[in-house]
Parts: sequence; structure tokens; C-alpha cells
Amino acid sequence: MTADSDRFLPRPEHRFTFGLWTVGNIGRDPFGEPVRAPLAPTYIVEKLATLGAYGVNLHDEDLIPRDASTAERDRIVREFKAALSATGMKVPMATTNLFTDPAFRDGAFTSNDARVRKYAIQKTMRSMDLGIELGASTYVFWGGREGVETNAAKDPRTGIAWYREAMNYLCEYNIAQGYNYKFALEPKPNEPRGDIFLPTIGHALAFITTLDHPDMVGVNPEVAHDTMAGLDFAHGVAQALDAGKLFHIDLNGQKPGRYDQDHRFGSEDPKQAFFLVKLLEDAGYTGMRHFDSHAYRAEDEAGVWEFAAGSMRTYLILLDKVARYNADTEIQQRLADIRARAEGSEPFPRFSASHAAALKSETIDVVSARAQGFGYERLDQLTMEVLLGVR
Ligand code: DIG
Ligand code: MN
Ligand code: MN
Repeated sequence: MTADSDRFLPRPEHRFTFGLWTVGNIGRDPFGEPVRAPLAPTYIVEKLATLGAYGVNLHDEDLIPRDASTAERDRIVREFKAALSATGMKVPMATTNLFTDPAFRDGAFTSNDARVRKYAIQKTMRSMDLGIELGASTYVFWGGREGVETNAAKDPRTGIAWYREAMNYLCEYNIAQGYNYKFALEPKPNEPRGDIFLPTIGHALAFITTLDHPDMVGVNPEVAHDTMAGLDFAHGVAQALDAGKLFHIDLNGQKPGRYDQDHRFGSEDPKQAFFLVKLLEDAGYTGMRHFDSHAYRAEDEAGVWEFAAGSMRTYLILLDKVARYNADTEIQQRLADIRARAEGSEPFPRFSASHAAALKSETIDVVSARAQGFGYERLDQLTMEVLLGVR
């Protein structure tokens, strides 16, 4: 029997990744100054490698200061690549910081200043170049500043049209450069803008259908962002999976109706996290398990690494719970009974006039259907008992 610590010890094959900005979060918030010193990207790579992570992700400015000279940029990239090769850590995803620069005060791709919209596209192309240099294959677009505080600012259709203009242009750049990135839009309902364009997975999926290269673009949903909006995150992920558009995922913890807490994965709603992990595993998701989250502001650096280790450990513990759930005979028998009732006596056929005519005249036993419950209370209790460790 392997020791408990071995069973839940993260390894690179688990494909856990962290943004440099996550463990590098210095704890600044709207009401307080930083509480932790900045961590060098190379140090972050080394520390996460020792914890068993697979890789790191980054915004351009997480690695290269906005005002860096070309020589400084090349030195920083050289040193970072040396840390990657020394540790075997990868960079699966890259993205652009289109939210810190004051120029983005009214948005980046959707700013009411044409110069800023051009600057945002220029900055994204340069950041795509950096991502390719580091081996990234997924490129995330989180439009944190794409929105308004008042609809007096712009017709929302104009904002969406400018968003599409930028995405179409950058899809062409991806093709022209031969980068072969998979683009992933990251929805969020609000914060830092009063209301953000593409607020949910559904809005993003609809927007993708209007692009010139829809096949190139998917989504990068985040637990906290759907939860902030009071939505069931697993339902949104299921919608993305159904559309073949789950290109990446941001894992964390969040209480409904709060600001974007970005807490440690599984720390707020273990049942929601369990069913998310079960959905991803049932769907055969082979992408990165990316934690876009950070340690509590009350923590020092030691707490940051506890946060990182706990994120991965919780995912592995939930994987073990999924295995227990799938091996539990009473749970599986109850699920089989539900499936039998759901599937009925024969599969529902595609439409035909003859079938429609027969169906319209069929006598269906709705009376007993009205009377029969589904046993979900017992099934959910059994689920809770697996999660609480008594099954
Ligand atoms: C916030 O949820 C955003 C930024 O952290 C980043 O641009 C993106 C990548 O995961 N998530
Ligand atoms: Mn978030
Ligand atoms: Mn995110």
C-alpha cells in the first residue's frame, strides 16, 4: 500500500499548471498595499517544479517589463528558458496583459480610442511571438477591461464589433505566422469593469460563431467567473465540451455573489469541485489543469507554496473520490436504474412523418410518471458520504 502522501503527490503527468501571476501575487488589493515581495519568474519555475507541477503560464508583462529594452528582453527570455530546461517545466499557455496599462482604462480591443485598439493588437502580436518562443500552444484572451460602467459610453454592438475586428485580425496573424495557436476566450461577468463584454461561456460561444475562423477559437472558462454570476460552472463547461470548445480551463474556488476571490481550488464548494473533476474525467479532457488563483492575502511566501501544493493535492483527492464513486455498488446501481428509465424502451428516432403520426396517437402512461420519484435524495446523500469519507 503506497503511503497516503504518495497517492496524492502531484507529478508532471498530471498536467498541473500555474500562471506566474498566481503564486507571484503580491497581495495588493483595492484597500491595501502589497503584503509579499515579488518572486522572480525563474524562482517560481524552480519552486513549482519541486512541487510536481507540469508548467507555468504567463502574460507578457509577467516576464518582460513593459519598458524593457530589446537587450533586456532577450536576457530575461534567455534566463527564463534556462530555468525551464533545467527543470523540465513547460509553458503550455500564454496571454497578454491588456488590463494594467492606464491606456486600457476604457478597454483594449474595445476602447473608444482608436489608438488604444491598435496598441492592444500590436501588444498581443508581440506577446504571441513571446509565447511561441517559450513553446506555448494555447493563447488566452481575458478581456478584463472590455466593458463599461455606463452604456452611455458605447453601443454594446460597437464593442462586440471591435472585439470581433481584433480577433479576426489576430486569427489571420496566427495563420500568417504559422503559429497554430488554439485561441481561448475567457468569459467574466464583471470586475474590473462594471460589466464586461462576453460575460459568460454562452456569450463567448455565440460570439465565436460570428468570427472569420471559428474553428481556431474556443473558451477558457474559470470556476470563479461563472460562480460570481450565480451559475453552475459544470453546466458551462459541459456546454463548451458539447461544442468541442473547451480549449483550456482556469481552476479555483469562489463563493457566489462575491468579488473574484480566486481562492484555492476546491476550498469553497467541494461538491461543485467534485462534479467538475468528474465531468472533466468522464469527458476524457486531456488539456492542462490550470490554477488561476492565489494564496490568501494574509499569507507569507510559505503560505503561497502551501496554496500551490494544496491546489494540486485537492484535485488528486477529488480524482480518488471519483474513482470511489464509480466503484460504489449502490451508487452505480441507482445510476443504472436512472439510466434505464431515461433511455426508455427504445432510442428516440430522428423525425419522420410516419413516426410523428404514430407518436401523436400513442397512449403514453403519464399517470405513473406523475407519481414516480427519482431517488435523487439518496443518490446525493451517497455522493456526500463519498466526499465526507464514510464510503
Ligand atoms: C483572470 O481570470 C485572467 C487573467 O488572470 C489571465 O489573463 C487569464 C488566464 O488564465 N485569467
Ligand atoms: Mn478570476
Ligand atoms: Mn482566469
